[in-house]
Amino acid sequence: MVSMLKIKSFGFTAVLLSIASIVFAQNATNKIRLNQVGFYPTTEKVAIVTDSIAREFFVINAATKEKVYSGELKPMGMWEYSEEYSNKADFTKFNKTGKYFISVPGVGDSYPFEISNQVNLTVGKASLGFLYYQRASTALPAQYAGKWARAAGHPDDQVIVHASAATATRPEGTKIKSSKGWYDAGDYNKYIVNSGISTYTLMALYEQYPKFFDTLKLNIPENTNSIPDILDEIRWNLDWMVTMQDEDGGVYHKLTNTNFDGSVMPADAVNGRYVIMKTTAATLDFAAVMAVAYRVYKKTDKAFSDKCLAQSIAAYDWAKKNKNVIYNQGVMNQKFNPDINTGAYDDGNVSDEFQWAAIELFIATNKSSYGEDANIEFTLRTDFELPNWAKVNTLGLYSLIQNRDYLPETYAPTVELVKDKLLSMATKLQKYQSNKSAFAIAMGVSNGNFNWGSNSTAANQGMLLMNAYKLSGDGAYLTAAISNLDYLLGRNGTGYCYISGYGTKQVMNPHHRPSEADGVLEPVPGMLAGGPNPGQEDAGYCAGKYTTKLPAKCYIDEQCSYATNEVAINWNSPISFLILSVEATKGRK
Ligand code: 9MR
Repeated sequence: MVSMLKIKSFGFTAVLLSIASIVFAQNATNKIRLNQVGFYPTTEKVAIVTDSIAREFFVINAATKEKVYSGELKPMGMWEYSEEYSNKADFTKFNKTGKYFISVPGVGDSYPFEISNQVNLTVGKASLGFLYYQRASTALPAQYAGKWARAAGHPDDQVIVHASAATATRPEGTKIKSSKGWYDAGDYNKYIVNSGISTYTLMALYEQYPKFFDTLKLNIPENTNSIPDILDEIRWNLDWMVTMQDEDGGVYHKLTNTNFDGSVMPADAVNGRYVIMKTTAATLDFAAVMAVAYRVYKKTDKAFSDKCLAQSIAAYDWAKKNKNVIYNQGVMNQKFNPDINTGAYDDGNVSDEFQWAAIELFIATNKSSYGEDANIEFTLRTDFELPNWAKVNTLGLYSLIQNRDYLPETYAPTVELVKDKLLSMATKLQKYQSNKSAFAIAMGVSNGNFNWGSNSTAANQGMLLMNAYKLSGDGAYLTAAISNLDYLLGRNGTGYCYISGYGTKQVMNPHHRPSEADGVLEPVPGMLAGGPNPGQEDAGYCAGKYTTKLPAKCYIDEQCSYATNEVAINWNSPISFLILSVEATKGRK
């Protein structure tokens, strides 16, 4: 079906080329769930056959239709999140590169997949490419954006200081320049809290795999300069973030319209934009990111790096003086005009943001006052969980591990505790993946995993597991990390490959304004859809469209479904981390 839709916009030659895959897709059954991009010769290869009594499976060469491998299906019980009976087809032993599908007698054929030495390179680059498409304040020429080329939007050079952000020197209505940055998601606003974790995640990816990224080419305008392309892309957002700091060190919570735009292109979204009140969460996330930028950009741009550190310190000092300025949009709207009704990112607990910022500043400066503020040992016993935009201190643990050789020696015992903590968090996921999950994935370790942006939970679990793998060298973590990648690329409750433009059962209608308005049939490629979410917060907009409340199936590929089918920078960044850290580790030329 998806293939049929897609050919409408292809030229004649492309139609002919597509015929094989259309015939194929018509025969393929969605009952077999597997990574539709593919596998490395040397890593685990698993497909899940749902609701079937079949006992054997075959791997078939897609071109010759030859059986190249056969195996037994292993019953795994019912997967509670989709209420499907799972049978595991493990073909890890088959390790020849090529294009294949799985065939199960009485069930049918799977979507095709590849076994190749660089299986995640293209899709991984596309996931970073998404950020290029999210760039504000610039046109995207066809040379880089292909058929999704578009005019510039949101110059953001006349941004209005909202009443909530007014000071004596920047009174209400003052205009400031706050250009560039990435649009947050399907909407065109720019939020510091969410930029915090997203920008960090990508800088951590670079910091952990510098050799891989020093030569990785992205299709972006900066790709002929001497700076790694991933750092050029991240810089686009950092250049915006640095403008969000007020003169007193505090950082505006967001840059936004009063209300979400309709489905229009960036150039047609011309309503006034405001910077909104300074908050402790935004200021601390900013402080953390700038301290990381200081170390990541030191080699390529010393002046910028020094400026980032100065801004980080100023932000942290502001937060120490303003410890609990929490964003509450309703309360703010009672006091100030105009009302603001866009994304809130309203985190009521900033202790984890304090800890994260203190850790990053400690790494940057080795100053004991930051180390004391971070108070790691005390909180290690109780706190720390999988990161998300509102819970960020585990990001600090990643940084501590990565930078452990540059910390004062007195910190060595703390580092040991941090290692234990990180490994024990990852072990919980790994054990669930290998011993409990009926789909043999880490996703689903907790009921709460299927929330708004559930796919980012799967991706962040993968990132945690990759951190544990890098730290310990234990391949079980890598296997568990890849299981979540398999989940996101097709081994899941719906059978969708959740990254736009990839796989056979593709996401075609994500909640993403440019993709809705550009007149191109296919959405912008490389975007991770939010994922199944039984919360159905958008049910009012998607009237009658939800057909199930099953956590892993509650997903609608329609634009109305902003609670399951939106895209966002904080969901794409961890999938980029997961895919490209795996590729940096396993990819072979
Ligand atoms: O990702 C956010 C999710 O955790 C919240 O539950 C939800 C409702 O507040 O908002 C999500 O973030 C959205 C943001 O507010 C505005 N831009 C789109 C984001 C993704 O849906």
